[in-house]
Amino acid sequence: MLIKKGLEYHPHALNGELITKITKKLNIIFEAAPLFQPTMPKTGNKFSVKMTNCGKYGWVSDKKGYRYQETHPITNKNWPPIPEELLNIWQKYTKLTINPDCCLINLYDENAKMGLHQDNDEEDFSYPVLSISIGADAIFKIGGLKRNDKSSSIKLRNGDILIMKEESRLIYHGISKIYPNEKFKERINLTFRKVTS
Ligand code: MD3
Ligand code: FE
Repeated sequence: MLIKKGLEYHPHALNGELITKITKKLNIIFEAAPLFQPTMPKTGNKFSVKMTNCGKYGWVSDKKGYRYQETHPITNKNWPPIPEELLNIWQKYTKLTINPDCCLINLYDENAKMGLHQDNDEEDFSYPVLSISIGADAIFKIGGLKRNDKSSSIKLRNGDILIMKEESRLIYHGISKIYPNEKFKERINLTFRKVTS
């Protein structure tokens, strides 16, 4: 369904079997590219979200700024490749033949949040961004193209997919609350991007 122009929501797009498969692949990625707690530029405050990446490029943040780079900031090794199951999901939902070159993996515990921001570190905004939610429910805040535009919210659940493109590619967005439950104490979000043109 279309939430607004360019913002497609596919609730419960992934079945339990595929989610289990993906979770196993993620655990292998976490061994090769350990989760790290990024630092905000200038202030040096820690993000509440832990992150890692797979793909050619990974998104990192430290006191020097935000950027994409080919290596893990702690191990200095290249990021592991994006698992085939995940590339298949990108192809199915974006209908693109070109693959993403970055998958940012965000881990939220019960207290983690992500403030309202735009994703604009990529070279070409004509490529969509695809997001997969796994685990605990979260409130996703959807703003407009200007920081002070009115915002709305939806709940993102295990197995949901969002696609941001066209008029929604540069909207402000964030995660304002996590709702852990009996089954899931944490939430993982995967965002797929084409970083270089
Ligand atoms: C709208 N992640 O990693 S996913 C991010 O749940 C990020 O971890 C959130 O925002 C999370 O940058 C939200 C939904 C999402 C992802 C990318 C977008 C929405 C977006 C890019 C452009 C517009
Ligand atoms: Fe974002």
